[in-house]
Amino acid sequence: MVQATQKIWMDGKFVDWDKAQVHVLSHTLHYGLGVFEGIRCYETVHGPAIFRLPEHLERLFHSAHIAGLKVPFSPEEIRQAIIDTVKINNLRACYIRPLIYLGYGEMGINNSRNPVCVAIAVWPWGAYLGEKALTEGIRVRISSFTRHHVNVMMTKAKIVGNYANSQLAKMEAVASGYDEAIMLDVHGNVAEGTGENIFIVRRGELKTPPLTAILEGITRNSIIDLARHLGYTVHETVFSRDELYIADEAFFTGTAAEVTPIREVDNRTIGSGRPGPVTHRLQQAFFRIVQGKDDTFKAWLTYI
Ligand code: PPE
Repeated sequence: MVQATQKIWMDGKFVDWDKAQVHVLSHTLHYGLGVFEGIRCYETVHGPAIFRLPEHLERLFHSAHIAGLKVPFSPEEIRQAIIDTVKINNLRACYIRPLIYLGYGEMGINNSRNPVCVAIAVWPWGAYLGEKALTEGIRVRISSFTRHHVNVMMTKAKIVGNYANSQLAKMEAVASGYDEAIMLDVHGNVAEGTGENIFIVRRGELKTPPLTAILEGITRNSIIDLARHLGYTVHETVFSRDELYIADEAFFTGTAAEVTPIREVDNRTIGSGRPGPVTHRLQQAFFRIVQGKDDTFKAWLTYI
C-alpha cells in the first residue's frame, strides 16, 4: 500500500489525504487522457531538495500541451504548489506526483466541456525495484508488447493512457518471473522499460535509444550530462535486442528507478552478471549529486 501522508493539493486547496476524492464519472478514469509527473525530493546534506524541478515542470506543461489540455494554473503556481505540498506534509524525502486530469462533466470521447483539474500528492517511496535491485541489479525480459508507434500515442508526453501499454508489459514480466520488462519499438529496436529509460555500455562507450518512441526522461538526460562530464562517450542511437544481449553492462534510469543495474536479459547474463564498473560509477555519482554532495551539479537541486 502507498504510505499515506497528510494533505493533497487539489485545484488550489489542501485536502486531507482520505478526502482527496473524485467522482466515478471523472473523464480521465474512463478514457485515459490526463498527464502526470514523477519527481523526487531528496534529503540532502543541506536539507530537502527537489531534483530538477524546472525540467519536470516544463515537461508537465509540454505533456498537457501535446494532450491538448488547458491547465487552469500557471507553471509558477504549480511550482509553488509542489513546494508547498512537500512542506505541509513535513517530509524530508518523498516522491511527488502532480496529475492533470479531466473531471466530471460530460461522458463520451469529446472532452471539450470537461473541467481540467490538477492534483499534487506526495508520499515516501523507497527503491522502486527493491533495495537489492540497486546493489545487485535486476532480471528483465523483452516484452511481447511493442512500445507505441509515434503516431499512435504521443510518447514525449507523460500521458496517463500510455501506461496501459506499460502495465501489460509489466504484468507479463512479473507473471513470468522477471523484475521488469523492456519494450522494443515498432521497428524492433530497444525502446525503454515500463517506467524507465535504458542504457547499455559496450567497449567503454554508452548507448541509449534516441527520442522517438520513448519518454524524454529527465534522469536519462542527467545521466548523459554526467557521463560526458566524467569523460565517457554517449551515443543516442538505435540498438537491437541482440546488441543488448552482448552489452558489457546495462542499466535503467528513471525518477522512481534512479539508476538500476540490469544483470540479466531473457535469461542471458549481461557482462559479469554484477553491476559493471561504468554503471557503478554513474550510480555513485548520481547519488552524490541528489544528496547535495557534488557542487558541479548543484543547479539540479531546488532547496525547499
Ligand atoms: N520512460 C517511462 C515510460 C517512464 O514512465 C519514465 C518515468 C521514464 C522513462 C524515466 O523518466 P524520468 O523519470 O524523467 O527519468 N516513470 C515514472 C513513473 C513510475 C511509476 O511507476 O509511477 C517515474 O519514474 O517517476
